Amino acid sequence: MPLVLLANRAPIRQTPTGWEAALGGLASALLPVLEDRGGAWVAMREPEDGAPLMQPYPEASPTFTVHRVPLEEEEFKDYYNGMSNQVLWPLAHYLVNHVAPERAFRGAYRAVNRRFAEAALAAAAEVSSAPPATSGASGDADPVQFWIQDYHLMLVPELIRQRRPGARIGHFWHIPWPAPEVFRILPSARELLRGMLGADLVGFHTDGDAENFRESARDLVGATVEGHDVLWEGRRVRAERHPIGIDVEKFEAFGHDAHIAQEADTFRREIFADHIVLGIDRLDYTKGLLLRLEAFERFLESYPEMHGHVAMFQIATPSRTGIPAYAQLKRKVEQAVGRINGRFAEGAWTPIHYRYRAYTQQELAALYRAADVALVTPLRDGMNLVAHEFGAISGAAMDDGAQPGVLILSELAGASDYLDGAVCVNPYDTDGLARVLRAAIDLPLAEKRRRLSLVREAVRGLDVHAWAARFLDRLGESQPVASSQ
Ligand code: GDG
Repeated sequence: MPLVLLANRAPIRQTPTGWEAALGGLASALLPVLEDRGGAWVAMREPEDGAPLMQPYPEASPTFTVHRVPLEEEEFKDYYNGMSNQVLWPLAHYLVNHVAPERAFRGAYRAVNRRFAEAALAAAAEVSSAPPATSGASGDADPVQFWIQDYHLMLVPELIRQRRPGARIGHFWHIPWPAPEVFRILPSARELLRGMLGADLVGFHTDGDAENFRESARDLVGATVEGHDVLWEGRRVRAERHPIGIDVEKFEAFGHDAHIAQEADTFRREIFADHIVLGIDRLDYTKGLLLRLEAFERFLESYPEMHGHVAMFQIATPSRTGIPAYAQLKRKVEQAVGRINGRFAEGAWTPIHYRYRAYTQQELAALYRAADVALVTPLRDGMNLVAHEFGAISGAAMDDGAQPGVLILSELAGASDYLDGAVCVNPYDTDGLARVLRAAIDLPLAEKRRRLSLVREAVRGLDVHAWAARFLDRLGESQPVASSQ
């Protein structure tokens, strides 16, 4: 059955030799599915981007089409930087003081969601010559499945449902879903919820997120909750956890790669410390960078015997640079790094190495491999794949005789529901984090091994290809059954 996938970003990027798969986990998991089943991927096109609006892919023997919804400058600002990233993103992460609504955001979000829905419907009509079913009653099998990704496209399920009532529509939400009392702060909360309830299956990373969604539907629009299902307008909407993971095979191969191992050795020599503590994040206020730096400062204050022996290497990848809160965070992080290094650096030893740039995946792999401790301390996170990547690479390297790394993980990241073996911390507790870091460095080797093996097993169980297959199987099973409403 053909699949029409909708995501804000396109799955392919241009290189000097042609178009190829984008780096992210989503593209690597879903391109093979689309190649196998046929269909379309609908994504936005940013204002300055000259990418084609319709592009058959793969170039040599196309099996599906990438459709792009072109956005004007203003529209991009209001829909993407605005409603998506200055309203929905901070709210879902409980960072209410970062919510910065403006009047134009809501209208732009509606308009862009409508254009995505129209593009998806047009793509669906192209990939299937059979007419769509005209009612949602069971037995009316629509020949196309739709799968919508994330918080940028909340209104799309309902818009598609209105035109193809018998379609199978899935929605996957990649970030936390907040408690109903937080979600209802949004003036458009009800409209957005109704939009999502057009789906048959809504997936989240954790049980807690799925439960918050069901409760929001019950409390805000009066839907009935029955187990994991929400009964809405005569249909059954299943809301359940479908935790995502990484391309395990690829990251474990990085962990076994001899060239990457060599790069890791070179890096360790250059850093000039016995223990390397690693942070890799988009520069985003949800990732807990400032509190992490404060905790490291506390660590240096509390454990002077560690001076000269421990160094932190923090990568902050540029992200959403057009949004004022991100520029402000960048300044604060730079100030904190400057303050801490100015206070503690001695001779050839620098306590914090800070990099503000994007790295290649191979470069990141060498850093994961070289690290003794990974600090993954978001204030909230849907899942957090950095934790998975570290587990896969450090775990594979351990098989080849490398020292096992320790994962310190925020208990407010979805990943902490799954990655047994991680040392869990509250990212707001800077004293606690400093103590945990000290303890992690001194963990006996056998305990490091035991913990890393557990992390790695959990990472293997959440592979991204299995995630996509499970979600789509579940979507295929969904039967829009008349509810008691
Ligand atoms: C959202 C949710 C959820 C980072 N810097 C570079 C780089 N990265 C890669 C990492 C990792 C990815 O970006 C970050 O993934 P996360 O999961 O940590 O976070 P978000 O971007 O916030 O993603 C999150 C995810 O969706 C999936 O559902 O887990 O909770 O917020 O893969 O390696 N990659 C490269 N260069 C960099 O400099 N190549």
